[in-house]
Amino acid sequence: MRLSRKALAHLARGVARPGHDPAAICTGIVHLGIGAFHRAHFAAYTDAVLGCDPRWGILGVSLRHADVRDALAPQDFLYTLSLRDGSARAPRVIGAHTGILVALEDPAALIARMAASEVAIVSITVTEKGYCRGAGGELDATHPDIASDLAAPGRPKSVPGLLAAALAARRRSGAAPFTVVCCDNLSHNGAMTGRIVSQFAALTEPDLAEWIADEVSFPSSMVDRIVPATTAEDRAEIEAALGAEDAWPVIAEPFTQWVLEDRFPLGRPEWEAAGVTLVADVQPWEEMKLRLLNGSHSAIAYLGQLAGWETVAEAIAAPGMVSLVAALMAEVAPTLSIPVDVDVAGYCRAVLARFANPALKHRTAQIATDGSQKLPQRLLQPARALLKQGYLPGRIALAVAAFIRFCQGCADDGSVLPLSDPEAASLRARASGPGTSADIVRGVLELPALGTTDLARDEAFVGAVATALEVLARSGAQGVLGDGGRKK
Ligand code: CS2
Repeated sequence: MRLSRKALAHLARGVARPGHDPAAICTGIVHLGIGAFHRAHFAAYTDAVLGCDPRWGILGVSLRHADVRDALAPQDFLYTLSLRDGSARAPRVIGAHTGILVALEDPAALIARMAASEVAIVSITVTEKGYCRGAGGELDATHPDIASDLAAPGRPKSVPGLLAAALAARRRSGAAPFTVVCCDNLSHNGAMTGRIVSQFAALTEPDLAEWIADEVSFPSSMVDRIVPATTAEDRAEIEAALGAEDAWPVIAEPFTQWVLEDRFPLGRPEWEAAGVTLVADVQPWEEMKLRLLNGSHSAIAYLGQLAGWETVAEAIAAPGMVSLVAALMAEVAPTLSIPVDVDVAGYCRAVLARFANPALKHRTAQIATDGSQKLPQRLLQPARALLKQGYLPGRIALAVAAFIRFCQGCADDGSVLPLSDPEAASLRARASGPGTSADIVRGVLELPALGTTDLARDEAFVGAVATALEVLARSGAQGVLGDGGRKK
């Protein structure tokens, strides 16, 4: 038996099913980026409140690949969410999607759906690199997808191009603009999205750019749930628990958090009933999460890749890793304006406990991808803030050194480390020299995508990263950790 609406009544006892009829929901939301994170987070919150208001079903969109659509279409877009922490937990079937489109196959059809008046929200999870940002985080007009969208305006394939085209269609038809919610791990993610869409529009239709800046709401949000990529083993386990085959279930940790600015002129689902925190300003939340959780994640991923630790749980169990990550979080904490009512020490302890979840199998290789897009908001902006306060951030320097060594392409045991990053070629060349360690560090920090030429000129910081790089080369990641990251 394959999971489907018809099969819902026949699933194993204890499997949680949608609290609404998945056949009876409308499309109030279009979501760009139908990956595992969206399906375990945004879709789960929305699924929980569709019983109260069926208007808010989600039309999922894959930008390029048909794989998720092809896996889920035969099962009426239903899939299983399985939460893992080592205890027995019943899987839950999510039925929040009304369909899935592949943008590249028929961009005009997608734009027409986004322009339909029943759609009040367009949300996005396309990872950091999906926004086609260049130096300084502004739109990169030379990005191949942007260049292609400018050359063929009827067939946009980039996120800024699709949003601008759909907003232009709404403006032409006199429909009010939808609200755009960015759900990616970027600083000021709403304002950033608004800026790149306006910048794209300014290249084609300056009036539209003005209208977007004046009329469209781009609330920022902080999203948090650890969602490893689904494996064949996961699929088999879920089939056994469900009593039905699910071609693409998602696995996640039990913890989930979503803090969202409440600026939705055309309305929104009653997400607060599902546990979403609605705030006027998300920035303190966003910074806390990006710098404490994601910054630590990146440090663990690069050290873990060098040492040969495949998962975060394995890396965090290595001697010295917990004290290093705790020290990194303590170093970064003074750069944060902590949200009211948050106990930062408790938050850090909870993050460490989440990393230790042995049931999750979150691969360090997954987190280590796209460092050029992740490091600025996770590690380099807090480094800059600390240097301004007169403090030399030694733990951040070690994490940056681990990143540079990772980019060189060789683990401590000599095995090859693949580099998956839009800046891969340039990163590898800069990380591999020539020159002294300090020259290498300066070369990497001068990579335009990082926006850190100021840090490249900070001799103390460059020196700290260069020393850490030399220690890593001499003692390996494990050797550095042996002494809680303090070895010189
Ligand atoms: C991770 C994030 O892959 C990564 O870069 O740091 O996906 C992380 O798991 C999530 O942001 C947790 O909310």
